[in-house]
Amino acid sequence: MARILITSALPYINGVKHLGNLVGSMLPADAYARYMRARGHEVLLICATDEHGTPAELAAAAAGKPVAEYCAEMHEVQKALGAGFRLSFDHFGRSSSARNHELTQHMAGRLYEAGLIEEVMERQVYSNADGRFLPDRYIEGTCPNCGYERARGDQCENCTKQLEPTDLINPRSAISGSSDLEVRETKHLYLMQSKMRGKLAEWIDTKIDWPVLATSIAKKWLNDGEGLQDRSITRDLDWGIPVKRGASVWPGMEGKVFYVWFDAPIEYIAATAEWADVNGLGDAAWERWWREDRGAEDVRYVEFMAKDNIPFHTLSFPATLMGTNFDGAEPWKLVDFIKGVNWLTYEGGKFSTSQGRGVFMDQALEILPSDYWRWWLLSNAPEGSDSDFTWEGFQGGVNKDLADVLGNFVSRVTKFCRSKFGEEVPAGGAYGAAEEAVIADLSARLKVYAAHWEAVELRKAAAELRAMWVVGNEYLQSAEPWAVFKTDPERAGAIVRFALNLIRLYGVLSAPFIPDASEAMLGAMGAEDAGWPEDVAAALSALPAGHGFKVPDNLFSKITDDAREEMAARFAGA
Ligand code: B3M
Ligand code: ZN
Repeated sequence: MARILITSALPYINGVKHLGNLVGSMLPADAYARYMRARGHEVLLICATDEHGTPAELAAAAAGKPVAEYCAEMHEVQKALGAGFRLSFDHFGRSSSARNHELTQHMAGRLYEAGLIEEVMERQVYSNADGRFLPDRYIEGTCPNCGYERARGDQCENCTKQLEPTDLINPRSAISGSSDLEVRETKHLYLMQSKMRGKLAEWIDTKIDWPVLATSIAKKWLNDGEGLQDRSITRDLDWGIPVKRGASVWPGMEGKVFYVWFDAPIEYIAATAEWADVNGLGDAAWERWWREDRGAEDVRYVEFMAKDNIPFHTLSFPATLMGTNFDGAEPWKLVDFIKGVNWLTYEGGKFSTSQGRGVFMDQALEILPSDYWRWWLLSNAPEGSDSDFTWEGFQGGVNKDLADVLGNFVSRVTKFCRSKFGEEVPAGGAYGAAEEAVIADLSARLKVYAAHWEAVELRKAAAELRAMWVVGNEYLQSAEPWAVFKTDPERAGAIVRFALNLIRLYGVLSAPFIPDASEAMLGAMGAEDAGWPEDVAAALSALPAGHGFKVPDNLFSKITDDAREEMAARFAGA
């Protein structure tokens, strides 16, 4: 049994997330955790809301609420939606937690001791109208690179160029719109990442099993000028983690907070401590996941995120942890495998909150149960390249894979059995050549399925699972128990017993993707044993003759063309 630590990139607190955010990190992390738990490994799945930085402050201002109140409310909203999608986090924390304050300040203090923090006087844009500095997204203006008029102070979303607020042409405050701005000097702390380039490059070179997306981005940032510069880790904002050196004041940094990307990854660790706290466990319970000197040396740490987050997770966060361990006294667990995914587009374009374009998590659950979304998103996950959500494709996936293949199989087998043998597994004859052939086929496919999960290849795993559902359908089609029954009820009984056991097996194998349907299948089959099938032949005799079962409600309903057109119109956006 292995110990597997899994983190999903933390969703920003501002607003309900869309399907792209969901499949970008949280959903694949959940499916992977479910699979690893089903294989009997000790798993800890951690996520949290990312509550600092300009997204939080601007969204709270737009909502007319104090930012602390806004974050508390939105955390509960996102937590409930995660539960609605069956995201089985062991803890869904908050980056504004006391644990994260304490740990972030502690690590900053250690980095200072390591000589990796430098105090730098910066020229920042100050707004007289707002009476504050305008870092990052607080300032907008025309991009010097492409002329886009709504470029932000940290990045132009049109040409993606990284910017400094002072680069913008015709800058204006994103809060008040005022252009009564001036440049002022202000002191900030820089993490001297450049000093760790060698160590980071050495560490990245050991990651030979990472997807090419992760290593290529990491190497690009390491090698060209853009990447491993010394970066500011503090901001002139009110909301965030106060800049301190451990528990002590950081002279000259009063009233400043740490940069959101400095504290957010540390929340992965802090949320694990929050998990220990809410479960009444001591510090050893979370340190055994994160401290190589306190039991984490045998942990495999897997991170899930969208590709734009890869640089922070391959460079900045490891640099923070390596720097904190400058003297070997604090060997923090570094990531072993990064699963970075591409983008999900919506009908060929972008999801947009402001234009109401695309489906958001709350709306999705209003329309259809989470399994429908989970299945389509994971079986079309944007792993090797971007994926496009279309209603046509969604309807096709749901109607074919879920309703026609899996749902129909379960319904035909259980209803036929009830009509001829009652609601119990029929005795009938022994399994014959047809059953042996299916057992051989599924045994081979199960190995392939496991290999795809080990490689964190979700689309391929989904395709293999679907193929196993098809094997059952094709078996039933050719065995024809309804025809055989007329002349050889014994044989028909054997076929139905085999098919009922297939339903139980599908319930076990499908759980990482469609947990609700899986539960319904296992429940209907009255399956005491939902353990992973080490031996397919044994698994297909798990339900003995006489074992009672129930005909389940229809597992999946098809999406009609009218419904599809109505939904496509509803979410088309302005
Ligand atoms: N909050 C997600 C994003 O960039 C960002 C991830 C933090 S993971 C530590 O949308
Ligand atoms: Zn631009």
